Amino acid sequence: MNSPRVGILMGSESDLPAMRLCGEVLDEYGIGWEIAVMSAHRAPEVVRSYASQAEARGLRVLVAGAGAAAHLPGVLASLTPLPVIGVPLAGTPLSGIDSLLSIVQMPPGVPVATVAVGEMGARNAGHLAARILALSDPAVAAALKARRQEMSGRVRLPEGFDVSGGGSVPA
Ligand code: RP5
Repeated sequence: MNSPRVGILMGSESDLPAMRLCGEVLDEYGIGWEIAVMSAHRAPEVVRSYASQAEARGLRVLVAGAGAAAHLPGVLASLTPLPVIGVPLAGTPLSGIDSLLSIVQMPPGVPVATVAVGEMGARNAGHLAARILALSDPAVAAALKARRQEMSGRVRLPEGFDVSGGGSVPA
């Protein structure tokens, strides 16, 4: 059984179309995940309970998406020692700038690793979680390496261009 190592949380069902993409990325690495909706302002007791049990339940990274005032990632980070990745989501008249600033501007001591707004950020949260897990999981590290090689294989250079003439693609 691939037990969940990443918890994907979001403040509302309306965040699901973006946040499910994080799960799709984790699937590519063979990383187990779970997903839940819990709002920091509508259900703070649930958030406290989930965060305080997360590490003991085997989770290693939390990914939290939220829009508007977007408290969820910061509140989770205050309640667990696990790394928290925050995904700012658009949906208000401020188009995600509100949630981006809210999530990224955590004061020192309680960090939230903040990714791009919306679907792009939700995907990158999955890739970042994989990089964190790869530090202690050789299978994820191998999947990550294969993916990086596949990405560098997509480069298209002009005919006759010698890439060894300056710089190289990191191993
Ligand atoms: C935030 O408010 C949620 O993360 C969501 O992005 C936004 C709007 O929530 P709903 O009104 O769609 O439930 O808490």
